[in-house]
Amino acid sequence: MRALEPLLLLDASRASAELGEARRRAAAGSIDASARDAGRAETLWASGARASAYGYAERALDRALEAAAHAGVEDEALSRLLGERWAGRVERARAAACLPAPRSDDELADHHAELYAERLACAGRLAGALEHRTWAPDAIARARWVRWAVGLGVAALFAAFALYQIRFEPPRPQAEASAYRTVDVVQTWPPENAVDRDEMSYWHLPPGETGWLELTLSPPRDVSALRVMNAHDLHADDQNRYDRRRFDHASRAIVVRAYAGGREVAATEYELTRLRALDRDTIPLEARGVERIRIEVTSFWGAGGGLAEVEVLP
Ligand SMILES: [Ca+2]
Repeated sequence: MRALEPLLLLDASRASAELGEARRRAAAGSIDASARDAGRAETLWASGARASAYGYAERALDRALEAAAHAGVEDEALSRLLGERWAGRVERARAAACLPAPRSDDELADHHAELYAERLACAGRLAGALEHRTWAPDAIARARWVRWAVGLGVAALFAAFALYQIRFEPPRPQAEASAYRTVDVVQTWPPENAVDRDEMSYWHLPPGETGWLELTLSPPRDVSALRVMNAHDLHADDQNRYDRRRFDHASRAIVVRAYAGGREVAATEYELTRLRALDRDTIPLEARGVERIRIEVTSFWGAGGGLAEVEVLP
């Protein structure tokens, strides 16, 4: 139930009912005064009148504590309102009132600057935590409606997005390959890496070999093109030579064939470049009812062939 408090505003309703109109207005007035003093403090501090700013920061915290008293938040309830850590900070900032204040900017020491910042932080935190307790009942009702409307709007957007993903995002193809590289100590390079939508995972052929990658589309679908990202070693530049060798795979000449009804219905040849950025090539491949697509790697750059991502466009 606590998780729904920002929408239900039950604490604010309860506090408003318990306080009564006069105390609620007094607390709201103290919060406003605290915000005004904090604003003056910041303006004066920025203009260099720091001794005066120090005094306004002290007043801002006093006014926020005054608001807490009006709102019925006594000392022991501060930790319930702010949490132990912030309640402790407020308590220490208040206790520091016994330190002599600087009478001029020349007397301003480092500990004054720290206390100035801490008082403003505590005043802002306390005023912010108290604010909803000073709302009038009709303001709480309005805020509740607005929050529910925004919450439901966001939920509807998420639901629409999830529905789109489920209904309209085509299922990922199944990927197979003539072979793939498995000799690496910590990493394998299987064909499914070419359809996992991760630009930094790759299908690699074994070093020095040509071969093919095949995608099975289930159910069969109409295809207009492939978007292909070559295997690459972009992230190896600042690594050691061993890593450079590990990632030195990229396909060069490829032949793409589409099959429908058990026979070849489209084919095209293409030469992929060696990537210097995360670019993708769009390879036209018009065919209907395609059930599988084979990409034959007939030559390669570096140590062997490979592909980072293949996307089948409708
Ligand atoms: Ca990938």
